[in-house]
Amino acid sequence: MERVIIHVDMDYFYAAIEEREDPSLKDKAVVVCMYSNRGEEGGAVSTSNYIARKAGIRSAMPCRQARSLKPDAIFLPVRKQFYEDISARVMDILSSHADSDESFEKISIDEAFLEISQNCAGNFEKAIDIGLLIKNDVLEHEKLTCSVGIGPNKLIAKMASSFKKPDGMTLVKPEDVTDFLSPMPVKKLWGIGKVTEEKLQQMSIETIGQLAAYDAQELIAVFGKNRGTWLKKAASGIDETPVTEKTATDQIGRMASLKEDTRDNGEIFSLMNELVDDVIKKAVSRKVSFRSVTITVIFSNFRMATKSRTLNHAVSDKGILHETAREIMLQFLRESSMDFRRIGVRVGNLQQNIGQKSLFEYF
Ligand code: DCP
Ligand code: MG
Ligand code: MG
Repeated sequence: MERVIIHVDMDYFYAAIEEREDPSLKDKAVVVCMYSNRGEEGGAVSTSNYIARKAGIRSAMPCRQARSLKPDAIFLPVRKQFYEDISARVMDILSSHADSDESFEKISIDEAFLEISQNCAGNFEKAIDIGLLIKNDVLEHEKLTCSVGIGPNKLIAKMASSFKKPDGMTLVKPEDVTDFLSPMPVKKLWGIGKVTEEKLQQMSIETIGQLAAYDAQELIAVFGKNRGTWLKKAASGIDETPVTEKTATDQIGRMASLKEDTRDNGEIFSLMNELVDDVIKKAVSRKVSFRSVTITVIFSNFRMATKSRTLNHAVSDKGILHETAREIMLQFLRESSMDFRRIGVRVGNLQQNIGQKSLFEYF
């Protein structure tokens, strides 16, 4: 069966979240800044929305420079933990579209690879439907847009997702790979940095097509065996690396929508119990214990709230997770009056289990 890989990258992620949280920002230039200990003057731009980018503002630029380019932009400080929580929920949505848990690979706070070869039966037309489904799901549940790339491997999928941004979707079928890559400047090849770009320039190699046509032995002579071989293969659109679940992630989470917006305890707790069971199953199969429990609630107006508890010691016990999740959920119900739309259960501070059995299995 043909391999089909999707890469998803969220659009202007931190700034899009800030826009979503404060709709009055929508038609303004928004710049999210990482301030240093020297205060507002010393910081660098984390990201900005597309209005700010029109003025020339870019990630990693000093905030001071951004301010001089666009004095009327709205400057906001980074809220990393908040973005991490939303990222975790986006990743839950994305992973639900992959062939299996193992066919999902988060590569940064706002992007991931999904293998969907089985889900689309190796059919690229069906892959488009899955891509649209993913975009709809993310938009409906998180009110955020993303860009999707679909290709026969990770390299092509990754480059396809940035081909049309924001809110884009680009499909590159195996037979279109050469046409897709050839005219691009070499710096667009995923994995090529400034140093390689400059070396290639000295060799008069400007496009990916020229790189693909270059003699492999000569590339090896300049870049060494590994790098030289990789350059030749990548420029030809070849990438065999598998989509691999990163088990190092420090969280296991599940989210789901209620059948309808509700405050009915029965509905809420029965869905929560399903989520708890899924999370425990995953923790057991990964042989990990957890020390923190987080419950997320998205209300009918799409506002979201999270509450966490830290346990005295790490456990992988279903009863404790049920009880802790229930306590937190009851607190949510006491403190709010709005209907619940969507809920999530997540465990964190994971520790690998040592020994074959957890203490609880003995008693
Ligand atoms: N980020 C950062 N510093 C950088 C680059 C990125 O803090 N130098 C953060 C802010 C971004 C997030 O990571 O919102 C994701 O990075 P992306 O490169 O995907 O950029 P965006 O999602 O902001 O924009 P795009 O629409 O181009 O993907
Ligand atoms: Mg992004
Ligand atoms: Mg990204």
